[in-house]
Amino acid sequence: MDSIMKPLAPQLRDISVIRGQAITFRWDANCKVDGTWKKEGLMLHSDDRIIITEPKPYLCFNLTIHNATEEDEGEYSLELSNWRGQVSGSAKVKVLDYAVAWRKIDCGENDLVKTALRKFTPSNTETQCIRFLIHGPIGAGKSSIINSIKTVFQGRMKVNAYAAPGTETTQTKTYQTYEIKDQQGEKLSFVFNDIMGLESTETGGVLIADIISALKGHIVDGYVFNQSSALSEGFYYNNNPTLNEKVHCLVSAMPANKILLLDESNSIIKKMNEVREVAKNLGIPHVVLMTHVDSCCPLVKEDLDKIYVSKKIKIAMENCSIKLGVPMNRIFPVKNYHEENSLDKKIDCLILDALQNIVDFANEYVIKLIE
Ligand SMILES: Nc1nc2c(ncn2[C@@H]2O[C@H](COP(=O)(O)OP(=O)(O)OP(=O)(O)O)[C@@H](O)[C@H]2O)c(=O)[nH]1
Ligand SMILES: [Mg+2]
Repeated sequence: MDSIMKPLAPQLRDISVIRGQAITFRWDANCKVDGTWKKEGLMLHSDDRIIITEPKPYLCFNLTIHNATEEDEGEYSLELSNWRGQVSGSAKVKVLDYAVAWRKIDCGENDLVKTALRKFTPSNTETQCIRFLIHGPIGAGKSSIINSIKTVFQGRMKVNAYAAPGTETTQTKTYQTYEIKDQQGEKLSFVFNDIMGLESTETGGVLIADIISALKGHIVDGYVFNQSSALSEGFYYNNNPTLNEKVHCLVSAMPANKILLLDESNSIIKKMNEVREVAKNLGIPHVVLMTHVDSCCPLVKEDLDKIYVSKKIKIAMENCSIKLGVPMNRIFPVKNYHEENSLDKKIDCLILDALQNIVDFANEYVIKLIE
């Protein structure tokens, strides 16, 4: 090999390693050359964990980082130089929590799931559609979930349910049913009821009694919530709701980043558990849609595909399970359409997976009512 050749630019490959494993880069140069390993532009030096092998005879460049942690993520580069010139190559390192996803989802099945949901009709003829009630803390993304589901089925951005940037007080003030239509304008056989958000103060936000009335089908569309007194009579109070007007599945929206900060004594958790007990006694299934997954985990923010290899997401889901009393298999992480201006099959995939499951749970409930 000619020692006076110009070095070839190193071709380093992006790598993903599991936390605790070793990160290894190797490049065999084509000529005698000096090399420097850098991370994010800063020169790396050998220490207890980082092993940079001195290239002898200036040809083989190795970098090994033992016991990888999140801090080791980033862009690594190898800069080579001799008197004929300077070249460099770089690659990205990702540090994953799990080697394989602990729950499987497949974007390739989006169309199949969408078709099945479009064709779905409730197995109990007493109800024309399955009704979901979405409740949860203010700003949890309740209205955004409805908008996201509309977006998935209509194939374009929908913002019917009023979703607003994070504020201290609830943005949804009126009880409203939202139908879901497909691209041809055909109604699907499930609807979502959007409700005012829960606040951590004793007096602010939606009242538990109103959530329970909504669950039982007593509240009529258009009711403007009164935070100081629960609805119990009048134009917006339906005394004798039909099965079609009652809720068939309670959906708790909970932000992944928020559940970690709320302990069991927090009044939002207490209020949500009171509602859960009522749903349980009525036999109504209860699920959690865990929102804001992008705010909870940088890995997931960058690539939604990593949702089930992220430990942060698993921990947030386990927190939802313990604090909200819902088994893990009834908790679905979702990312809402909130800043995107085009469709994304990975966002759709999580929403469709959640939807397929919650429609099944709700349908099982309405079937039981005729058995
Ligand atoms: N990063 C991120 N932001 C989200 C997500 N879902 C909703 N948001 C944002 O969070 C804010 C609140 O969302 P909403 O859908 O209005 O929440 P809500 O639960 O309906 O709130 P209230 O009606 O006020 O109780 C909005 O700025 C949304 O764009 C999500 O999954 N990720
Ligand atoms: Mg809302």
